[in-house]
Amino acid sequence: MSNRLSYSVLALLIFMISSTRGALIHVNQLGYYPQHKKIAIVVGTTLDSFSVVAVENNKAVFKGKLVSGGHWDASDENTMIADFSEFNTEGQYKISVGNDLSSYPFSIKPHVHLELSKASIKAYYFNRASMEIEPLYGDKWARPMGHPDNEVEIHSSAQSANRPAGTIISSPMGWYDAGDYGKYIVNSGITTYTLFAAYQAFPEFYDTLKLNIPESSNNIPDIIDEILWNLRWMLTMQDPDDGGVYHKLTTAQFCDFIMPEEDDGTRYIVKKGTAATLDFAAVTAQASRILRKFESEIPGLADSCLNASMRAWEWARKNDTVTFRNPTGISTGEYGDRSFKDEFHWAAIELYVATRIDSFFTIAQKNKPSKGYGIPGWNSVNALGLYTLVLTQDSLTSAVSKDTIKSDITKLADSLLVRYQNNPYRVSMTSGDFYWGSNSVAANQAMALVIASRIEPKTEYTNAANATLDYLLGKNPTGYCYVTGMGTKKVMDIHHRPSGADTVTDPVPGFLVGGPNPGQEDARDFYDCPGYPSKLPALSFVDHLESYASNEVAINWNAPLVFLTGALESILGNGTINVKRTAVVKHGNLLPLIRAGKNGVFVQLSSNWRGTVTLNDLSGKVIQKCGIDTNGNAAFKVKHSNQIMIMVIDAISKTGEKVHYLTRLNLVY
Ligand code: G3I
Ligand code: 9MR
Repeated sequence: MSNRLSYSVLALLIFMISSTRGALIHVNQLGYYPQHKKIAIVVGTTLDSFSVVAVENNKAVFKGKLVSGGHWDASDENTMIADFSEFNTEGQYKISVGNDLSSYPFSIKPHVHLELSKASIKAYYFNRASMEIEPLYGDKWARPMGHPDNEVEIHSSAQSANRPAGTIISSPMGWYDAGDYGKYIVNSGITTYTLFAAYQAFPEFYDTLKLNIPESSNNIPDIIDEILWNLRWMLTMQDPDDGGVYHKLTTAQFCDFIMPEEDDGTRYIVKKGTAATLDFAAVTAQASRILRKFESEIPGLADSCLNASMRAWEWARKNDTVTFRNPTGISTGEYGDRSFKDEFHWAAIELYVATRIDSFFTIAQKNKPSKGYGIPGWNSVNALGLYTLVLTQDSLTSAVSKDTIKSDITKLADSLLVRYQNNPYRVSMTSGDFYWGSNSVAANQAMALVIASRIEPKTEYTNAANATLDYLLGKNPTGYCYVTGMGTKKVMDIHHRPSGADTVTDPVPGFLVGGPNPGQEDARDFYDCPGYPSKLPALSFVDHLESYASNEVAINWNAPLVFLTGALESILGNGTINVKRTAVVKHGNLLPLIRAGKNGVFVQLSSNWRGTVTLNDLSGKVIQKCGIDTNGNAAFKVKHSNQIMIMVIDAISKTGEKVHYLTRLNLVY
C-alpha cells in the first residue's frame, strides 16, 4: 500500500472512530405515552437520520430526520433531536442511528410512569422513623424499627422556662430527611406541602392509588396516610408554651453508615427559628383545609392543625428575625436561611385560604416578591403560596384577583417554556440551575409548568413537564436514570445510610438522587474513588456512596417527582380507548360509526334516527343508557378501559324503519 493510500485509510479510520466516539443516544429509559410528545437526544454523530427499532425483532418501525438542537454550555455538547412523537404503537423499542449506535430500551405504553409514581411515594415509607419496615411492605428492604424518638433531649439552644436543657420530650414518627437520620422542620415544610398539593390537584388519581403500606386498608388515600406520618411528627415540634417551632431533631453529628436501629446517639431538639415556625404554620394551615375531607376517619385533626398554625403564626410575628445557625456542638444539616419575607408570604396565603380572613391576604401581598416568582426550594418558598392560590382559584374571596394569579404563574411558566424550547436537551435547566439538588430544580420546574396548566390549559406546558421527566429518567448528558430501581443505566451507590449499610445490593427504590452539582462540595471527602468525571455543570455527577453533594437522596427532592409523575399519569396516562367490534348482530340496515376518545365512546348515526343506546355488561345488565340526539349522536363516558361491553342500539328512522343493533366491544388501552 502506498504511503498516501495508507494515510487516507488512517484518516478515514480516525474519522470513523471520532464520528462514533462519544456518540450517545439519550432516552427516557422508562418510556413514553403513546399519544404524546416523544424525544430522544443524540450527541456525537454526523449522521442525520434515526430509526425506532422494535426490541423483539430488531426491525425498524419508524424513521425520522435528526434536527440540530444546538450547543449546550452545561455539558459542552452539540445535540441532535430525534422526534418520534408521530409513532404511537405500543411496544418495546430502541432508537438507533447508523449501524452501531443505539439507545437503551424503552416502552411506549399508557400509564408508563404509574409504577414510578407509586415508588416515588413509597420511598417515604422506606424513610419512616420510629417504625419497623416489615417484609410484607418492604420486601428485601425490610428492617427493624429505628429511632423511636419517644425520649429526646431539649438542647441548650432550645431551652425555655418550662423546658430547661436536658428535658426529655417525645417526638416520634416523621421521615428521615435524606441519607442521614435527622428530621428537619424547614425541609419537611416544602416536602409535606408538595405532597399535599399533589393530592389537592389530582384527588381522583390518588384516591385509588394503593402503595402497599401498613395503612393501605383504611379509608384514607395512601398518599394522605403517608403524609400523616410526617405531619404528626411536625406537630410534636411546636413548643406548647409559646407556639414557636424547633428547627430540627438530630444527633450532635452525622453518624456513620449504619442501619437506623444501630444509631443510638442522643437525639436533640434544637433551637426555634422564624423559618421553621412559618413553614410549620403554612403546612398546618394547608393540612387543616385538606384533611377536613377525612374528618370522620381522623376526627379533630384538621382543627388541631389550624390551631397549631395560628399559634405558630403569632410566634413568628413576634419573633420575625430569628435565623438558625448550628449552635456549638451541633454539626448536622443546617438548613439555615436569612430572609423570611418568602416564608411570611407563603404562610399568610395558607392562613388566608384556610380561614378566608382577608387580612391574612393583605399581609401576603405586602410580602409578595417584587420581581416575580421563582422556582421554589427549601429556603425559597414564595411560589408555594402562588401554587395554593392556583389550586384553590375557585373558592377564594373577592380580595384575590384571579387574573393576577394567572398572570403571576404564567409569567413563571412561560419563561420556563421558552428555555425548554431553545434548550439542546429540551429541558428548562440552565447552567445556573446546577447546584446541590439540581435534579429537584428540574422537577420543581416541571411542577411549576403543571401548576400553570391548571389555570391556563396549554398543551405545551404539559409537554415541557413531560420532557423534564424524560430528562430525569435518562434523557440527560450523563445518561443516568436518576431514580433508584428504575431504568437501565441505574444509580446504585447512593448516599443513603440504609442503602449503604444493609446487605442488599440494590438501593432502596423510588428515590431521586440530588444530581449534577458543579459545587462538588464533597470532593475533599473522597478517599478511595475516582471522583467527578467532569467539572461541567450537567456532568458533575458521580454514582458513588461518598458523593453526598451529587448522589444523596432527600425528601424535598422526591416531592416534586411525586407531584410530576402523579400529574402526568392523571393528564397523559390514559391511552385512547380502542373499540374493537368482535361480534355484531344486526336486525335492520344500520352501520353506526363507533369511535372512542380519551374519555369515552361515541356513537354516530345520521340525523335520520331517534332512539336509545345502552352499554351493558356481559350479563346483559344496563350500565349506561343514552338517548340519540337530534344530530344522530350518542356519547358515553367510559373511565376504565380493558373491559368488554355489549352495546345495544334501538332506533327508529324518520321513515319508520326500526333497527336493533348489538355489538360486543373490547375497550382496550
Ligand atoms: O441557592 C443558591 C443559588 O442561588 C446559587 O446559584 C447556587 C450556586 O452556589 O448555590 C445555591 O445554594 C446552594 C443551596 O444548597 C441551594 O439550596 C448552596 O451552594 C449549597 O451549599 C446548599 O447545599 C445544601 C446542603 O445541605 C449543604 O448545606 C442543600 O441545599 C441541602 O439540600 C443539603 O441538605 C442536606 C441536609 O443539610 C442534611 N440532610 C441531607 C440533606 C441533603 O443533602
Ligand atoms: O452524610 C451527610 C449528608 O447526609 C449531608 O447531606 C452532608 C452535608 O451536610 O454531610 C454528610 O456527612 C459528611 C460530612 O458533612 C463531612 N464528612 C463526611 C460525611 C459523609 O459521610
